[in-house]
Amino acid sequence: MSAPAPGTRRLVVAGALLDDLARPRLLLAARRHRPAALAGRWELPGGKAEPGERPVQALRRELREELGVEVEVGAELPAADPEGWPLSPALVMRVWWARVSAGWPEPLEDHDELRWLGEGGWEGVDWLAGDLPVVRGLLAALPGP
Ligand code: 9L3
Ligand code: MG
Repeated sequence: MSAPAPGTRRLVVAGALLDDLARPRLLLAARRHRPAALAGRWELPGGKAEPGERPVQALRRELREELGVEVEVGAELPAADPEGWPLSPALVMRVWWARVSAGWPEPLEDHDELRWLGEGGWEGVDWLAGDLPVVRGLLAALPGP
């Protein structure tokens, strides 16, 4: 399969929500209950940016809609591909470190469970295939002890 032409994939934005941006210990994972093909798998919360919507604005909107929280957005986790992390031939994802600044996350839309993963446990849920390399990238980017 040839690589998609630049800019043709739909942008998905997601948040790596932490308990603390400076000293991260807990990462929020969200379990999807829909669509059926993704049900039971875990992801970093987020969703599709609307055409013309700025990516960080899309991230704030998605996390407000899906979890009912406002967030402080930190740095982006760089991907090998400058367009982002590949999810499928049609979708590419950009991911930002973030922290809840108001509210307490609740599964309001496509999720049926949220879980704060502790130190050493970030890989311990059944991540969607596209999210697993992202989580490994998050772990690799963590400051040392
Ligand atoms: N997706 C994968 N990993 C993620 C997110 C937020 C989304 N961390 C995939 C699932 C869907 C598509 O991207 O196929 C669009 O996501 P949504 O708008 O249904 O959340
Ligand atoms: Mg979503």
